[in-house]
Formats: sequence, structure tokens, C-alpha cells
Amino acid sequence: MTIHLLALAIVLQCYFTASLNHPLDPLNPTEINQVRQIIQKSHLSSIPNLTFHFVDLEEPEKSDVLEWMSSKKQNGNPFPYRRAKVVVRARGETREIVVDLSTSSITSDHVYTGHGYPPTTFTEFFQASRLPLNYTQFKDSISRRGLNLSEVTCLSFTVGWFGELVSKRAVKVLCFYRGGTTNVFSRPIEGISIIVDVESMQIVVYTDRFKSHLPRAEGTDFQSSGQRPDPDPCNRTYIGITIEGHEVRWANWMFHVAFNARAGMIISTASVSDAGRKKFRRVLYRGHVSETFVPYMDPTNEWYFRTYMDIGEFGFGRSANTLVRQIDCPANAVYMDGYMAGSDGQPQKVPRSICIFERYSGDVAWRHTEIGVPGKVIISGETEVNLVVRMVATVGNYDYVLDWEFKQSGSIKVGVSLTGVLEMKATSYANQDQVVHEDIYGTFVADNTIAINHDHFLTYYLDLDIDGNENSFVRDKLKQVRAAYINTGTPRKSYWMVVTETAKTEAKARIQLGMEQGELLVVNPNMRTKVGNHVGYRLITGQPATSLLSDDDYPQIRAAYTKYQVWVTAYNKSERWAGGFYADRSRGEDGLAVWSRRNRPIDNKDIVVWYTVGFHHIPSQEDFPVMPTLYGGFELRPANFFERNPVLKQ
Ligand SMILES: *[C@@H]1O[C@H](CO)[C@@H](O)[C@H](O)[C@H]1NC(C)=O
Ligand SMILES: *[C@@H]1O[C@H](CO)[C@@H](O)[C@H](O)[C@H]1NC(C)=O
Ligand SMILES: *[C@@H]1O[C@H](CO)[C@@H](O)[C@H](O)[C@H]1NC(C)=O
Ligand SMILES: *[C@@H]1O[C@H](CO)[C@@H](O)[C@H](O)[C@H]1NC(C)=O
Ligand SMILES: *[C@@H]1O[C@H](CO)[C@@H](O)[C@H](O)[C@H]1NC(C)=O
Ligand SMILES: [Cu+2]
Repeated sequence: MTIHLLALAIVLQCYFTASLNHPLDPLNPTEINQVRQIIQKSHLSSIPNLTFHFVDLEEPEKSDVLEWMSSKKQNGNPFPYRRAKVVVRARGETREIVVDLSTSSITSDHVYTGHGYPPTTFTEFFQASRLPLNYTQFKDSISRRGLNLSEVTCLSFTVGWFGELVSKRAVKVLCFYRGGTTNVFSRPIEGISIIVDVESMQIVVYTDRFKSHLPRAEGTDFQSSGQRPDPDPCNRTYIGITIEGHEVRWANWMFHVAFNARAGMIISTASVSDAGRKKFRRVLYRGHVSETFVPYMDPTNEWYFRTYMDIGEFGFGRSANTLVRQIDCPANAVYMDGYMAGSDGQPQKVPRSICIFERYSGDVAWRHTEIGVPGKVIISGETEVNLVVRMVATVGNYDYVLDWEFKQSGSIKVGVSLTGVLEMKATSYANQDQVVHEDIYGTFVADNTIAINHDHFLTYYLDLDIDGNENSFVRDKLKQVRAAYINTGTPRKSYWMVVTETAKTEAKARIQLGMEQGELLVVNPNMRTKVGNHVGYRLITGQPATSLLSDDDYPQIRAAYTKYQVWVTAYNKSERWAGGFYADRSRGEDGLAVWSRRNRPIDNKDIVVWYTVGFHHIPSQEDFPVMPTLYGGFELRPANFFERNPVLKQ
């Protein structure tokens, strides 16, 4: 029976697609439907009001994926299994289900009893945000302020956890006044707190503490005059991108691009070809944003809870935009659609959720002028052409432009540009001059409008596999040395030398940057270049920023991993979400900081690097009414990986 099915599958593959499905391909719409049908026909069918909160590929065993890629794929054998991980809510319980798509059966189903919840569904967010508009006390609050209810927009926000013994599923609803502007966030209606119990879908707490001046609508609009002509299509030769299914080949790179509701964009099995060795060499098994932490620095009643963990509480994929040609991506970009499951389990499409394009950066890939050769001036060099893979997530007021940029030098540059609209507070003070001896928690960006100080921490999951699974994390520390006159006769007093330390366990690989000069590397201690160096990749970090919240502060307990910018853990396929899998109302019991405490050995092991791109955002007036992009990122750069400069055309 199995053999027949397998044979049929191969026949179908040959007829309908040129390439085999990759085991890390995201669930396609047919599979999402299949998952829903399997669950609806199972023993769970009798449960009323079952909602789907998470539907994703169940991570296949890494060893199986690597084995398939190295041999089975070449022989045309499909990957042996395909499973989905599903989290549903039913009867007030969270159930974790694994569905086997090849046998159309449920292989496991159990109730999760720990703290924290899966993300609130879109439907729930939407229903909750409609409740105040039909709530007598709210209507009174609005008319007391002399406002029109028809101009009010309410939105739902996650609530965090602040030490409550019982934390039910809930959202806070914040309301804004449009009244002639489309910049909703610029006109918050202050003083009102609304808590909605999501389970019963009812307002359970309503307070109206004070009235504040409403910022004016004038000057808040940000709509641009539309698309601008793309300056790009001048005469360029493109290297050309080849996409088969989700696999991308470009220049010396080969990698897999996937989309899911939680991380948004996922880069997998990235390998770079080595002209010298005439083969593709492994660099990154999987990389994606693992969690974000955005705490606001206003402890007052209406603001203290704003400490968002957008990936786990909401999802970058669920916030993904359909990319707009010539605004989000240049004219030469190609696009990939994304799919995810809605709360009813039906597939939802995000058209053009990811774009891929070649970029002439205008930068120099390498150059040199040589005047040392008699009678000649030799000038040579090349311009840099890179490949960018991009998505844009809009989480409420903020927009994150997320890039993975592949360079022919073997570097991978990962970046995020922040833009969008700030979270602002209305105040009765017209401007800074009226404020005396009071902490206003932010910056005046317009009359009666304070943009609140906050942080953005984007933590990346980077399962680097340099030339194989077994790698080590190395710190090259620079140490000042006194020059020894006695032996050498040198007039120099000092120089620096490199002291290499290999982190043996997880505790030795928690790093606060900026304390020490040196480099961070992932090396393969089992592979050397011809001249004897360990092959490796360097992590070039960006501006260091760590959380300044105290360790006993509730948001910090939940996002404990933001105390260090770099962590290294032993690979474990279930450890992917730095803030824990159930981030909504979590209590810090799952996540990177907890796993690292096991202090596993990481020397010459399969390891994962976690790097946090952080911003302390003190808003400025230019961030109003919409913020010009602010860039942060890091680079993974080969270090003794190639025998020589791989860009140099021979
Ligand atoms: C299911 O949902 C409907 C509509 O929201 C509601 O009326 C009903 O009480 C719910 N049933 C259960 C068992 O929760
Ligand atoms: C508003 O609430 C009343 C009862 O409180 C209900 O009858 C009515 O249908 C609601 N309207 C909307 C638009 O939800
Ligand atoms: C409310 O709406 C009425 C009618 O559209 C308008 O005349 C009035 O100015 C509005 N009030 C406010 C505060 O926007
Ligand atoms: C573009 O290049 C082609 C040939 O490479 C040339 O014929 C054409 O004139 C060029 N166009 C422009 C606008 O430079
Ligand atoms: C993998 O991680 C999970 C979650 O942290 C843990 O429960 C499990 O014991 C780990 N497995 C191994 C082999 O360490
Ligand atoms: Cu910001």
C-alpha cells in the first residue's frame, strides 16, 4: 500500500513539477486545508468552537533533511514524511496537535497546561476592538469629551504579565480619534483603560480616570503623492536569479526561502559555492527573527503594560504586507506569495509577501591602485552586486523592513529598518516649556503630543553550520602586550596580540558587547584551510544595546534574554523561540535564558547563535508624523573560510 502511494507520488512529481518538494517548504494551501479536514474529522470534531491559533510545518529532523539533500534529492526520492504542528483552543484549553499529512492522521494530541497562551486570533483582536463602540460607559466617556463616536477607532493590544497569579487570555483596547486624519496613532484618547476577556469576549474592566487635550489633526497626515519612478532600470547586466519552488540560486549562493505566520521569512540551508573546491559548502541551516521585545518606558496606569513581544504574541508573518512595487522593492524584484491558516483553519494568502532582487549597491566590492610597478599605474576593482531577500511586517503602528542580503564575498548581511508611526501620548501640556519638574517619559513631537521612549530588540535565531554540524564559538580577544626590549631591541613599548578563547559551555557564551575589544566567530574545529587556519564565519555586530529594565521587572522576567546581545546554545529543534513558544502572558518559564541555564557543552557541537539587534529609541521630531527608516543589523562574514578572496574573478 505504502509502496503504491509512493510510486504515485513520484509520478505526480514528474508530471506536475520540475522539482521535488523540499522538506522545509512551508505548508501550501492544499496542505493547510488537509490539516483542517483531518482535525475536523477526528475525535476533536465534537468540540464546539475550535479555533486554530498556530498551524505550521512540524520541524523535520535535521539529520533527515541533510541526508535527503545530500543524496535522496539527487536520486529523485521524495522526503519520507511531512507533518504539521497545530495549536488550537477549545473548551478553554490549549491543545497541541501533530498531524501526519502523508497518512492523514493525528499522531499526537495533548492539552498544554503551562503558563502563557498561543497568539490571539485576528478575529478575536477584531471583535475585542469593536466592543467599546457599543459599551454605554465608553459612549458616555466619548460624549463627555465632546467627541463623535463615529470618528473613534479602537485597537486591541496584548497585555503582558505583571505578577498576577491567574492570568486569563485578555487584551487591552486603546482608542483613538480620527476626526480628519488617517494617522490614527497621533490622536490617542487618554485616560481610559479597557480590558477585554477574550474567552467570553466581554469588557471586564473599564476605567475612565482623566481627560486630556486631544492633539490636533493638522500636520499628522503622511500619505505621499504616490509611486515615484524607479531610478533603477538603467543599463545593467543582471546575474540572474533561479527559483525552483522555494529554493533560490544566485551567483555563488544557494538557499531556501520560506514564509510562516510566526517568524515571517525564514532562510534555510544556505550554502556558498567554492570555486577552489568545486562544491557548495554549508553556512547556515536556518535563520530567522525569533522574538522581538518592545517595552515602553512609561510606568503610568494607561501605559505600563506596553511591553510587546510581537513574534510570539502576534507574528511577523501575520503582520506581513503585500509588497508594493517600487516602494517596498525595486522594479527588478521577483516575488513569492505566503500562506498561513486563519482562525477557522482555512488557508489565507499574502500575495507578494517576500521579494528577491539584485542590488547594485554603488559600493566597491574590492579595488586597488598600484604605482609600484615601474612605468605603470594599475587600477583594478569591481562594483558590488548583492542579492536581497525582503519582507515588511507592520505590527500596529510600527513597520519593520527585514532584509537578508547575500554577497558574492560569502557575507550575509542581515538588517532591519524601522519606520511607521510612533506610539504617542496626548497631554494637556502644549509643549516642553510648560513642563516643570515632571518626567514626561518621552519627547514632544507636536503640540500636546509626546512620543514615549521605548526599545526595539529583534533577536535572530542563527543555526550556523560551517562546513558541517560540529562547530565551536570562539572569541578572539585583543590583549595589549608590553614589547620586550631586552630580547628584541625594539623601540616600541606595546602592541596587541590575539588571545583565542573557545567557549566550552553555554554560560561562557553569554556576551554583553562593548566591554571588550575583539571578534566573535563560529569555526569548524575539524576543518582547516590549506595554510592551517580553522574555517569559520565572523559575527560582525552592530550598535550594542541591552535592556535597562531591572531583573525583577515583570517584562524583563519574560524577556530575560535581552540582557545579553549574544548567546550560544546547543542545537535542539524545539528551542527556536527566544521568548518561549507561548509568549502571550508568559512568565519567563520557557525561552533562551532558561535553556542556557542548563549550561550544555558547546565546543565542537551542533550550535545555535542568537544575536539581538537592539535600539534604544528616544523619539525625535523628525519621527513625526511618520518615521524615516532607521537601520540596524549585523553581518556574517567568512573568516578563513575561503582560501582567498572569492570575489576576485580569475
Ligand atoms: C460557541 O460560539 C457561539 C458563538 O460565538 C456561542 O454562542 C456559543 O456559546 C459557543 N459555544 C461554546 C460551547 O462555547
Ligand atoms: C449593542 O448592544 C446591544 C445590547 O447591549 C445589542 O442589542 C446590539 O445588537 C449591539 N449592537 C452592535 C452593533 O453590536
Ligand atoms: C461631530 O460631528 C458633527 C457632524 O458631523 C460635526 O459638526 C462636529 O464638528 C463633530 N464634532 C467633533 C468634535 O469632531
Ligand atoms: C543599453 O545597452 C545596450 C547594449 O548593451 C545598448 O545598445 C543601449 O544603447 C543601452 N541603453 C542605454 C539607455 O544606455
Ligand atoms: C530539547 O528542548 C526541550 C525544550 O527546552 C527540552 O524539553 C528537551 O529536553 C530538549 N532535548 C534534549 C535532548 O536536550
Ligand atoms: Cu521606535
